[in-house]
Amino acid sequence: MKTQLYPQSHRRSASTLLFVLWIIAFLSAIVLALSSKVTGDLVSSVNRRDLATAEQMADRGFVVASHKSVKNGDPVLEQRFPNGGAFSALKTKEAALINPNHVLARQPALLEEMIVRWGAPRYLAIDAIEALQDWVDPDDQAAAGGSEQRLYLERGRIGHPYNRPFLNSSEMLLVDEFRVVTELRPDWADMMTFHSTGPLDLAVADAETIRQLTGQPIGILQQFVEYRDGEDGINGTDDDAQLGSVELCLELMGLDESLAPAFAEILTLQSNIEKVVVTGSARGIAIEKQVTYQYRGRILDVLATSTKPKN
Ligand SMILES: [Ca+2]
Ligand SMILES: [Ca+2]
Repeated sequence: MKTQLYPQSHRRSASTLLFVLWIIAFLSAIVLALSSKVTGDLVSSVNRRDLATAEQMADRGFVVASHKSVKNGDPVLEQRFPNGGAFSALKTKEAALINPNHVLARQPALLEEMIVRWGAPRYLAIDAIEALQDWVDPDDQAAAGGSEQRLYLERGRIGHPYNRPFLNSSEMLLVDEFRVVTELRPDWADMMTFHSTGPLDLAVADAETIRQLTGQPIGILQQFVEYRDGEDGINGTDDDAQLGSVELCLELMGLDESLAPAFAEILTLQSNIEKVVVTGSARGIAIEKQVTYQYRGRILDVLATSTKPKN
């Protein structure tokens, strides 16, 4: 008869004990993992809640600011709420920025000058302009410094160029010869718009943007903007100067009369595509929302929106 070293019942108890200990260890690991996840979720849910409030604030600011009767300087554009949320909105126009499609089509030499002022050698600026023109023109005849389908295919680029105007700054960077600007002027895209109807609106553009397009010294352009915005220093209020004509503005900006015909094509004093730049915030979290829109009769038509974190 075989003698059992441990009776059956003892062996069962030992294995049960091991099983229980394993379960305890397993459950402890789960509890630990869950507790750290819960803490993380709690933090991120607080952040998410504040971010959601900041976004709601930005939306609310846009609704207030986009009303036709509201002007810059109106107290309703700066509001704080009991839930810790706040917004601050500014009204401007899309044509406060440079439309590269328009300048390229009407006065490419001014775009070339801009690239040279950013520090590119003249020959690279000429190539960049010719390649941009090839990208948008409908034909397949490459300019001396440009590129059309055959040259793109040699670089393994199928379907390029698009032979139509650029829809955004990323598309402009598909033009190899233009990419020289990214190192020279990393913020180049911030000066550009693809949603305006064309000319830069001198009634709303800031001195720096006007300088980019005209090459005039910043000092005289700042004087022009100060005169334009009136005593309160805010653009778009009742005390703004009546500028009358683009020709008068050219004179105020110190531009030679002989340049008037060229600039008349790319500058305006009237544009009808509106923009609201609004910061929405909640308990230390802030976002900036830009909304481009147009009124068609009483209908507000949103053309573009962008949102980014605001420091
Ligand atoms: Ca082409
Ligand atoms: Ca003013």
